[in-house]
Amino acid sequence: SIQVEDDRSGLGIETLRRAIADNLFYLQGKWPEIATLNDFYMALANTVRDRLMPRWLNTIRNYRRSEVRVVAYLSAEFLLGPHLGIKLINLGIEELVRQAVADSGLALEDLLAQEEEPGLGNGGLGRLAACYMESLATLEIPAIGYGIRYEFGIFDQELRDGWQVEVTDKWLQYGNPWEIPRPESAVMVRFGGRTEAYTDDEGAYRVRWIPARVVKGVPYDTPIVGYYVNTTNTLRLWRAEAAESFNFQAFNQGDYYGAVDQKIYSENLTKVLYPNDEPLQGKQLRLEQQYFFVSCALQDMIRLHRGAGGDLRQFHQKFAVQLNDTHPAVAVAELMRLLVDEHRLPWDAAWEVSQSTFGFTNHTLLPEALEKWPLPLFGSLLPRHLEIIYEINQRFLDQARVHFLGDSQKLAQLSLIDESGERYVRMAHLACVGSHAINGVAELHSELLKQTVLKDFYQLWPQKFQNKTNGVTPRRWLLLCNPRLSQLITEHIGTDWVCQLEQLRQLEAYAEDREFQRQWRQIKRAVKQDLADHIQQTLNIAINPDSLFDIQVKRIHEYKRQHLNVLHIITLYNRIRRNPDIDIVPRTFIFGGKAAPGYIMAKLMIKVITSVAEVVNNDPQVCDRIKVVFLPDYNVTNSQPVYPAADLSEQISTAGKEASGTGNMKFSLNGALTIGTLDGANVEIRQAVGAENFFLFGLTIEEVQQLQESGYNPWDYYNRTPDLKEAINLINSGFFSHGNRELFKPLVDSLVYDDPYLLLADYSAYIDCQDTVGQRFRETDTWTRMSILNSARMGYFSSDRAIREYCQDIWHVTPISVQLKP
Ligand code: 26Y
Repeated sequence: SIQVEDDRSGLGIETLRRAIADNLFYLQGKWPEIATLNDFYMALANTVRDRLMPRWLNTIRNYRRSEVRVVAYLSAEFLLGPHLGIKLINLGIEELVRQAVADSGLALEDLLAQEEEPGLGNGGLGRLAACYMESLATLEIPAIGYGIRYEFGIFDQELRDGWQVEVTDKWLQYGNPWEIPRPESAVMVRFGGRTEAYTDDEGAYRVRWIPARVVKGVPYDTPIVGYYVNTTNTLRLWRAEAAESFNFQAFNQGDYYGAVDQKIYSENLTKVLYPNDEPLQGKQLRLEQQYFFVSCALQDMIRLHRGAGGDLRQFHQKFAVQLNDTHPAVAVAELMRLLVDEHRLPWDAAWEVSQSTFGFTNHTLLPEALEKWPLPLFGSLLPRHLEIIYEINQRFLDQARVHFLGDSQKLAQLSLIDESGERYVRMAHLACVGSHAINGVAELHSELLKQTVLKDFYQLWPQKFQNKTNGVTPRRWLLLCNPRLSQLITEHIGTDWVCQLEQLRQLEAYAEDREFQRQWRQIKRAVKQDLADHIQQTLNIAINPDSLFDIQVKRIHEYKRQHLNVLHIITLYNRIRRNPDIDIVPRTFIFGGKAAPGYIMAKLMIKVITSVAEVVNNDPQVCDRIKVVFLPDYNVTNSQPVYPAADLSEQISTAGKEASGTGNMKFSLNGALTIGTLDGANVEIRQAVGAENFFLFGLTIEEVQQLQESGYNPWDYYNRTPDLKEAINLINSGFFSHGNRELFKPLVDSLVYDDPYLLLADYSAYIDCQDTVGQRFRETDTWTRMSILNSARMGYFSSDRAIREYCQDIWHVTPISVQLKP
């Protein structure tokens, strides 16, 4: 019989091939003969997008149903990574498409490589938001992500002479097939100006805000499809535009350029993502970004709610809004403004609604990373919100005064306004007061929150505090990035693990199985070979695929201690120089990560890594036993081949500094062993995989605190640890810097005289632990067994588990399956 398939929905190989050709012709305007690879990528992307459309539209229909509660995830960052690969997997059409593409004379891998990833985030926090969006869809939870459509995402990193150079990320330059602009749903956002009291027609006292300028927010929607489900949620990112694309008043006065200025000024708002680890002091544009997307999001939610016939007093029953760190915390004041000023709810009713609506996730303990805005800046940009914050604060402090019996120091500590010197608005305090739930991102981190930065709030409201240990999506971080290992796993335990990661535990039965171990090793060897080939081709460095791949990939930061890793490399190097015949396990040290453009010390850390690499890689004495590689431009795309190839995962932050970490989970899931401190989620990973399958070293938080209280002196460690002294002296001597003794002086001085992250205190323990790693790596079967057990026991760290917990304990939402209606 003849099967008639629609070119826009059919999944037959021939239909797919025809659809690609059709899109190439009608959307790209190309014949195959003159099409670029990117044209083919676009044609394929549109072919996939077509097939998402029925799922997406039917999911959106559900949002409007009055009885459906929707999660709104507010985040200034969504670090999605490339769409095409994961969408093929989640739709279950990867092999069909591979064949259809092959029938067109192309390789799917080449088309996948064309995609410019949307780098709309810095690192962990943005990537977490992306994993959570994927899990929400897979778990069939109605959800919308709200954020900013930055025209330029996180900068691209190039290395010149071993230094980081930042290059603008032009991710939109060839167009973005995954988004649909919705200009009909634009909203207006106001800034500046002043407020004015008035009496309304019912004689009630009210305030109106007379803004100085208005910006239009236009939503761009991206579909996020779940794994083998119809649910396809929306990521709605907002772009700023001039409120009037043509300023007639200015034009009539002949001021054409003034009108254009206004347009440029407005569009500046969503131009660029701010890097973390940069001081934001006085960065008015950053606060504008935050308020802009938050206001857009809340207006959008209110419209949706009222459109479905909802009463604003029940807003919290329609939406559970999660604040991803304090970046969207101004939402608390904005919702109050919308409810009280614009929709005339009484204050108390509005406050009830607001508190019931918001949940707040904190991602940091570093005091310098807590957001606060100078009061004059805040007040001039958001005059009405400042008044509202004062009102919230007054009522809050009245309540706290009763609890703390007038302890004025406590009240000053709790206040939403920091008045200890120059006055600031404390965004974390606003988020805490305005939310019904506050959570950290790993057990240890959540405990420390209660004892340190949010201690006073914990005393006031212990019941608000929760832990939600982070997780990562197994679809991207195992199935997609490591197809070989995924297949081996599936051959042994079936496919259920993809959505029930705890099923990986069944692999424990094979941990001692010689044949399984052999296959496991063979796969690790093959993915290491792939990475080695890639490094050879792109960086022209030959690495040995049988060496121990020792990998540290993450943002470059002093607290993450990439330079501790460097001290280990130099220590090994010195051993070889002292005894060229020394029998050591060959290692390949791989680094990757970006430094914030203004973070001088982090940039110097990159330079020290690349400088050590240059010397060690080219020293004939080393005989290729040590290789050091810095992978430039570490991002989601470039990370995907890295996790599967690791033997050893470096998670070596100073105890108490890393809130959770999520890279640690990706490595272990892919069978790497971890060398790590008792920090963030390392603690729980170690518990899960078993202490005997984890290389632990270093001071505990308590020991760090004790040492710092008793007066830590790194200089003593330097003097009494010969290997350490030798390593540091070698850097200092100019050995790695062509004789230049000044180059690394700031780094060395910081370590020897200050060492805020206690590298020298942890050095010996780290080296000893690394020696154990080396010995263990030689016991091939033991190592393989440990590797298998790591993967087998990582089920807990799925973002599906994390999202289920958020749904149960914070959002109170339940899954709804999406029906495909014609
Ligand atoms: C203020 C602004 C420019 C800013 C932007 C981004 C400040 C911070 C950030 C990003 C923070 C971040 O990525 N934090 C990380 O969140 C992860 C997810 O919870 C944690 O695993 C990780 O430990 C934490 O450092």
